[in-house]
Amino acid sequence: MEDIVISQNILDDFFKKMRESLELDVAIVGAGPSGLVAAYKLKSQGYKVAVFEAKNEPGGGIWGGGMLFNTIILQEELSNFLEQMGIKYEKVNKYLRIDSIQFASALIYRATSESVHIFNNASVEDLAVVNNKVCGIVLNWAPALKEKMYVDPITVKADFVIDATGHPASVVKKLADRGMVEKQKEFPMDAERAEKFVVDATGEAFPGLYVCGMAATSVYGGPRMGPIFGGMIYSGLKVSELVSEKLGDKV
Ligand code: 48H
Repeated sequence: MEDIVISQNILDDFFKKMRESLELDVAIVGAGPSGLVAAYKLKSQGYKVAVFEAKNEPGGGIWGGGMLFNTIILQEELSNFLEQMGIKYEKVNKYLRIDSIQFASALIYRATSESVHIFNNASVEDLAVVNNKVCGIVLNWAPALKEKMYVDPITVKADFVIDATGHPASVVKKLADRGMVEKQKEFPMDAERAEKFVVDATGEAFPGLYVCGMAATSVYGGPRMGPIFGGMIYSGLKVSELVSEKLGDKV
């Protein structure tokens, strides 16, 4: 019966990807724009990277553009980045506009083409912390958590963890809820200030734990910026540089 060969192939391949990802240089939580950019950059430098995404579809907040109008706006300085990623753009006034479907799928395609394993439906429910340093993620199936099933998680070891979970900053929140880090609240919209804030706020929130994208804004209490996505790209690039400086020539 051929069906069993298909089943075997699926299981073999999935567990190969999972085994390859049990000990990582960098575990990235959240496959929105900042997490995908960071994953692509770090993996293209040769580091062992995997992305864990709670939803079935990677891409985070990209798909819906602004208010479900599926166009995304970026700053004109990002044209080189878009060309490198093979994303078409149109320059209008001082902004670039791109199709949100192409943007999301190109970032996913670029990351997976570098052989980044993206585990979808995988929710990071906690962190492993030893000697006051984050050293891994605690992982469970998102549908199991959604169903409130009583299922224990498994642990993935990582030298560094990046919280790229967007507005909720759900990884940093795990430590904030225990009083281990301080977490502020997001401020109302102020797009110009927000685009700079998110990049400045990108960094190490706790030893071994970095934060980027809207999660960085949320942790440090910056304003939101609505449907302009340049800050997410710059933040993903910045966090990849900071983490690769720490990892050095480990590759
Ligand atoms: C696994 C998780 C977990 C978890 C969440 O929200 P995102 O798109 O993140 P960013 O920061 O790269 O981009 C933000 C952007 O989309 C946005 O919302 C902007 C610019 N808003 C401005 C404004 O004013 O509103 O993606 C985060 C991803 C999502 O796919 C989540 O499902 C996922 O992280 N996620 N994955 N384990 N615990 N928590």
